[in-house]
Amino acid sequence: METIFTTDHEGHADTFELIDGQMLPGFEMPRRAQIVIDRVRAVALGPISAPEPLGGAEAAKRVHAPAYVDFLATIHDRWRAHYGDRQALAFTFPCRNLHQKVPESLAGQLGYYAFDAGAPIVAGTFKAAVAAVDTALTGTQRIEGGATSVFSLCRPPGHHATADQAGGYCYLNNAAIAAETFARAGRRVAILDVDYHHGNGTQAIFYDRPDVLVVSLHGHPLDEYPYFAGYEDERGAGAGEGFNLNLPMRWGAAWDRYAEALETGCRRIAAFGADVLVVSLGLDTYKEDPISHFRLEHQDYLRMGERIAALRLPTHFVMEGGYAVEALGINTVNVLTAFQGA
Ligand code: Q9C
Ligand code: ZN
Repeated sequence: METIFTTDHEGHADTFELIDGQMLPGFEMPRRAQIVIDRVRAVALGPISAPEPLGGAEAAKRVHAPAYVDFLATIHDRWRAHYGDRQALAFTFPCRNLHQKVPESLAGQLGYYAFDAGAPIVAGTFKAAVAAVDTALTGTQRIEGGATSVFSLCRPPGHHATADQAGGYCYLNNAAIAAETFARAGRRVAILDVDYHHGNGTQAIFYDRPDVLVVSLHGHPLDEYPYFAGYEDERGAGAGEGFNLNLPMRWGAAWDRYAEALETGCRRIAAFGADVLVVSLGLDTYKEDPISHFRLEHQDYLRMGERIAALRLPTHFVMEGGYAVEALGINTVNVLTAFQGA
């Protein structure tokens, strides 16, 4: 399996995030991607290629509001002119049920274009986010060119980003952009999101559409971030009703329970008749993940890769979360090697 990767993510670094009321160094750090690419090399998963320059900033507008992408492109320069070279972070959000204008102020725009204070923006954030989109688009091209699988090692992750809001370490929704690109090429696309957190951005982007199936396995919103989405009764809207499947699990889920949900999700994908699969590959389901509460172990990721392979679909793996950094390479590449060997 080919891996698409660039070091352009490295400028998205030295972030701080609010954890339980404290500002702490960000868990979503450059070393995550480094340890994964090191493991890809160590096991000789396959060739490693740089992304093609596919115009990720413009292509992102296939699923994102143009004004939101333009905001991301310019916000840190504007922020820096006032506050110096430190991170910009949303901290005030629109009130429910009040008319919303796009503010002119930095703080106002940061809040307008975010749904939480979990997506810090530093000088290198936009470059990294666009490189991640180019990575996912290059992966998509490989599948369109006949590859049966590809791994897009995107960083930062994307699945929390909605059409016009950053959040949860995410800015541009790499997997959604890949899926939309497949859909525009006439493919019948399913997205399987195995990140520990509900993929609220991906859900929202495709919620009213019957042509892209979204299946997400995640920590139950009663327990877990993003708290306001991910319930089982969110099944899609209008023409999209029945084309969103949430499979939430309460804290403590181990492989036995997880495997049942994965089976349910995979059967739905087969019934949908997908001809291409995008996997939002988050590894924060691991038992030692520092911000998560599932109990998967190294070898469980082999079973995950085998079950996904049994769908017999061209499969585009797109990197999402996973914060037990020293284990992240093993867990990620276990999914991929088991998929490849199946
Ligand atoms: N106490 C991804 O995995 N903060 N994003 C959780 C835990 C947000 C995760 C706080 C976690 C976002 C792509
Ligand atoms: Zn996650």
